[in-house]
Amino acid sequence: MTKAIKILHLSDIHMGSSFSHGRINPKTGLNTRLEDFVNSLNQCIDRAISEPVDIVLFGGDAFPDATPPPFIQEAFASQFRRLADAKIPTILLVGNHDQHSQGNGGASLCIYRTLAVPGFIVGDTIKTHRITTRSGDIQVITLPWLTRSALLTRPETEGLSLVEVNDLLIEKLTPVLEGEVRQLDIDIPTVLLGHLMVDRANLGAERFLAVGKGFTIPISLLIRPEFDYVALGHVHKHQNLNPANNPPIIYPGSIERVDFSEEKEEKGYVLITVETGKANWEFCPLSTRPFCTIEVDVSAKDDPQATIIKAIAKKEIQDAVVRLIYKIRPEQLDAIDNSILQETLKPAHSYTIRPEIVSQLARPRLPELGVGNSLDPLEALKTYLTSRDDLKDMIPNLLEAAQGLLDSDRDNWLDFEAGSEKVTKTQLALEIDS
Ligand SMILES: [Mn+2]
Repeated sequence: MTKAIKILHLSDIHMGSSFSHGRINPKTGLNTRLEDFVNSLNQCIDRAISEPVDIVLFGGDAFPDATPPPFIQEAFASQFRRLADAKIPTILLVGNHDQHSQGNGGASLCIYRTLAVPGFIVGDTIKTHRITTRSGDIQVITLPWLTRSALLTRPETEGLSLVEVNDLLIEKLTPVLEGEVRQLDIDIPTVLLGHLMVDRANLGAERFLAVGKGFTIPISLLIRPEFDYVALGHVHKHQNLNPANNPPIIYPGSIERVDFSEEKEEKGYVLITVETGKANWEFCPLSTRPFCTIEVDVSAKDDPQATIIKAIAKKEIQDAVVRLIYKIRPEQLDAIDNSILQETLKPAHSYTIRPEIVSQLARPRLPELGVGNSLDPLEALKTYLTSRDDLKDMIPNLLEAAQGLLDSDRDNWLDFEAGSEKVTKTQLALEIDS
């Protein structure tokens, strides 16, 4: 007779991100945002040890990329080391940010396997791990971030659209996953630990980052009676994708705000007790650094400076990462005393001030290209070219050349899988287009 097994599930640590929102701590020489991220992770590990939980599942994306500098690796390792000392088994799943762009496994996390840290497993392949914990055995299927090259060869994807590539990947993944499910021991609890985008995920503010970044998994692959809990990573906003809880399919979200798109999201981790056929889970909020956006339009105000100061006073800026954005007409700029704004923002942890100049000339000359209209890049170019009399004769040649560029860019796009945080506008447009 096994007892219920207690799990701590956290994800998307991204240690080493958000440095632009911090400052150097003169006492330590470290960026204060690294200290914030360590502090959040520390709260998770404290809880794992004080409970104590039987196992910790990390859902992937340890760092912003696969090659973090040693002092950031060390900050991460010294927290997870406490789990090894406390003899709590831990699985480190490999996310897209942990992989080299050419997909050589979990580059930044494989060191834990190489060092044979007791109780640590690096999840960089699709595999079922049977783990003996203090409260009995549990099986965890690891499903790391899949790149196209993990399941498909180049000839298979030649000439396919991104949607078709996605479909083909799912077609290949389904039997692989099925193979794992069929050999499960039905008498012990089962967790699927995956770093992936589910087609039902609510992306909130970060949806633009996600477009085209790898492929999406239909939720039907995850809602299965064989799984007692599905532990996910990748999306930074906490959510349960299966409110029926059969099984719970949970993104815990990131543990600290990576950027302003996460300003309004509560950050935390998830505690689960799992038995065969049953899981209870609870989201546990972390105390994190607040972010605060102050947006104010002073273009129609007589006293722009006072209006801005008033807008700042309305917000809780103490120790927060603050950005002040104000809309202003050029002739009002002399009425702004930046040193007073800076003085007012001093209680913030850090701040940026961004005036946005409202000008008559800023209106788009071509209404088709204005806000609210979406054109694919080629249509946009056509619209622009037809407005230029001097270029009339060259239009066919220019369009052909642009199409060539788009096609070659699209090819590059397919190789862009485990890559960087930001998606450029061209890539994004292409993506929507295809
Ligand atoms: Mn990710």
